[in-house]
Amino acid sequence: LAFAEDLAMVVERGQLELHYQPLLALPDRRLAGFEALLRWRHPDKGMISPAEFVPIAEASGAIEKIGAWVMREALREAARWPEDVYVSVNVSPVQLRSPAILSQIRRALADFGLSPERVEIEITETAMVDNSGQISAMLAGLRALGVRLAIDDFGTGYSSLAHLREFKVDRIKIDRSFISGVGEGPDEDRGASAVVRAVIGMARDMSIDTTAEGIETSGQLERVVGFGCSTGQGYLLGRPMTAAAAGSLVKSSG
Ligand code: G
Ligand code: G
Ligand code: NA
Ligand code: MN
Repeated sequence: LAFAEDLAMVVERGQLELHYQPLLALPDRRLAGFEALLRWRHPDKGMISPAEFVPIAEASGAIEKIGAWVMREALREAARWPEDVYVSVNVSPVQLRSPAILSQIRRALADFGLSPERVEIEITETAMVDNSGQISAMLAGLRALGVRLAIDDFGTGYSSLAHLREFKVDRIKIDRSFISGVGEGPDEDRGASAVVRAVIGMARDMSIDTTAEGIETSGQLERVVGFGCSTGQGYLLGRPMTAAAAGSLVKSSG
């Protein structure tokens, strides 16, 4: 936990930045949106991934301030893009325990003149597991704001299909561990294609959009398109990039 003290001050010190990874509508590959991905530019240690510091920030409580910064920054950036381009923001389960997130979003939408349907909130499956009713109240609050909800890393968490019936979600993001098997030989696939096809089919029947995460090969792209996946994400389609690069991309895709 050597980072914990530094983490308390990252916002004030201006050490955080967001990178943006393209989300492309399939099959035509039109630019549909970007996922905001947090980075910590540490003065000594260089760029640090959220996979390393978010768990520490969740434990120390620093995630509340960091999460508020992420939300405002992502919505500010999205307001510069065309109306048909959305932003997807990752939210920690810790943030979902406090109603502060609702006022942060409401305020940013108003300040930047952004319409709520251009904002998607990514929540992991595991975060939806809660017996207190607190999470379902929070998800209802988010829906009432008019933002969209996505289940992130679908298929890897502590999941239950019951959540899909209990909470209305707009999108399922199929975890890249499944996509990496798709379009490979049978030894690599080991059921991945069957899972991906089944999830996409089920989602379609429930009028839920799907994103295939982590598409790295044209074979994977072809297969998920064939399964009817509505959105693609991955290094083949676009790497996470700076806000400036994302701004150039929206102009060239116009
Ligand atoms: O490329 P990448 O290292 O950015 O992301 C690693 C993990 O960090 C992923 O699970 C991603 O969902 C998560 N993540 C990225 N940005 C954010 C953020 O702004 N907030 C939270 N809570 N998690 C994030
Ligand atoms: O948990 P979440 O799905 O939000 O994680 C997003 C993470 O996945 C980020 O760290 C992002 O950089 C990474 N990522 C995005 N596309 C690809 C890809 O095609 N391959 C791999 N290995 N990682 C990817
Ligand atoms: Na995510
Ligand atoms: Mn994911």
